Amino acid sequence: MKVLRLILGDQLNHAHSWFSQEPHLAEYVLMEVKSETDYVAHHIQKVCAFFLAMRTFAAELQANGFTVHYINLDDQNNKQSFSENIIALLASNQYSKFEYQEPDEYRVDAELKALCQNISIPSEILSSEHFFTSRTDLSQFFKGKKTLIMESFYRHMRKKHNLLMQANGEPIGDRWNFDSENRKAFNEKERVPAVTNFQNDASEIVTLLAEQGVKTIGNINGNTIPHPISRSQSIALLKYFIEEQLTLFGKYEDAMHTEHKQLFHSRLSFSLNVKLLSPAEVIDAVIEAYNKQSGTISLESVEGFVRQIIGWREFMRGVYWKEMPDYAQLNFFNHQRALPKWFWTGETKMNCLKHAIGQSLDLAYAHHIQRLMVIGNFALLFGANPREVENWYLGVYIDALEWVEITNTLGMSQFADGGIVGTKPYVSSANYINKMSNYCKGCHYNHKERVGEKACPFNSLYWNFHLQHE
Ligand code: FAD
Ligand code: DLZ
Ligand code: SF4
Repeated sequence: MKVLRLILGDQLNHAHSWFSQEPHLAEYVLMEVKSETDYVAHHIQKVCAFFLAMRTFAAELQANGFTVHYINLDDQNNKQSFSENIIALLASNQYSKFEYQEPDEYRVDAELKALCQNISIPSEILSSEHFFTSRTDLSQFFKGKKTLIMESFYRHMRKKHNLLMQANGEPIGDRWNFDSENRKAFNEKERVPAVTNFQNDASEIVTLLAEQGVKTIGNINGNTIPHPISRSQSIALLKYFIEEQLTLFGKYEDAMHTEHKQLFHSRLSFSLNVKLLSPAEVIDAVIEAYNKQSGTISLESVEGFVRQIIGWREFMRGVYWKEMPDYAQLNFFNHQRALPKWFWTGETKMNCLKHAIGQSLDLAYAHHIQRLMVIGNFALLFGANPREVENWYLGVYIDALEWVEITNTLGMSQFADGGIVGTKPYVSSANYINKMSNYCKGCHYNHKERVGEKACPFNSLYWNFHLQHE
């Protein structure tokens, strides 16, 4: 009798030890289910990218001799939830054991734990073999401490994994953090590399979603997905980032521009979050390029990039598992307003929001500062209900999975956690947006004015926020 192994849509890890075992030992199952397409209204490109990536991964496993049950969204016997499909598979086949990898989301973790209580064969939960840290490492690291400081966790990670370190235990460049060098406004004379857009045909899935009545948000151009949906595309994107974008990544990390939506950002988050790439291989490739081409790739870029992945990404995951499920309900400022309707259309006279939201709806992508200092900044100053903000972010971005989205949105961006993730609310007036972008140049409003018809709404909202929360 064989083992039945579940692979979730964000567990497409080719390097998992399951796949170095003999194929005949187990059968695998992947499933497209309404419980996942419908828990929030996702961007259409996000659902298409997940399904395309899952289908490609399943086909690759099959080509390598593994037995894979792939349940399509419209399969007659699809019960539309992980648990019910597993129960049905167990009833119609003889399995000796059920195994699954640690889900990254609390919701799915709880569902699968409950499932294992209800089935009559033994079950086991295994590591997804993706992250640098376990779910509880961060809690252990900060045990007894009042506040969770990302920087101290990051330094610990650098030392523990010997990344960008000198033999004497000091950081390369004699500084841990080049954050202050990562805040340059974009120089119009700079050459910006072309964006890598893949042409993944999603027509079949677009039709499937319409037929199945799946509610989505956002746009899809020509039914193609520009995001990487396979291991080979993910590796190509990583290579392109290192060769073309890395050296200016750090300098322009916080810059924003109407014509250059990605600037020097990697767009690797989807590949990382569905585990087509591992954080270790991404960091290793970046550091190797730095070591080989010393002088042409700046340390500030390499350090800044490494910090995002072994610092912020692992930190957010640790906070998630430390604080959930209560975290999802936090609302420190008791903000209750509904988000304006134009969050779903991009139709506003505020040029920065028109571009940042419009780009999110068109591409299912915006870079960090657009998410934090334009869209999130507005939502916080406006007093939007954090749950509503969180649902918007969870739906709209290609890389949005709750474990990394909720801590960024409720914590870093909305300060709804009262300071667990960040030390202060990230708010600014128009001054910051004007400094870091060209948005204000084409705007109906005047970034310098605080009152009057043409006054930028960010200014009055900013001072109002300070008065309200004095
Ligand atoms: P790059 O700028 O090229 O950075 C490289 C990688 O570093 C990213 O791919 C990502 O894996 C990691 N990274 C960078 N910043 C963070 C961060 N703050 N937290 C965790 N990882 C980080 N990231 C997600 O992966 N999923 C989300 O749902 C998500 N929601 C966000 C919501 C808000 C309100 C904010 C402010 C940030 C959010 N982020 C999220 C973090 C960050 O904005 C994205 O990871 C990044 O924009 C993805 O684009 P990129 O791959 O081009 O990133
Ligand atoms: C995001 C997503 C979507 C839209 N659909 C599916 C799906 O049909 N099947 C699946 O296995 N995974 C999907 N996912 C990703 C899951 O939501 C994610 O794997 C879990 O929440 C665990 O983090
Ligand atoms: Fe945004 Fe204000 Fe600048 Fe217009 S003037 S782009 S609303 S910050």
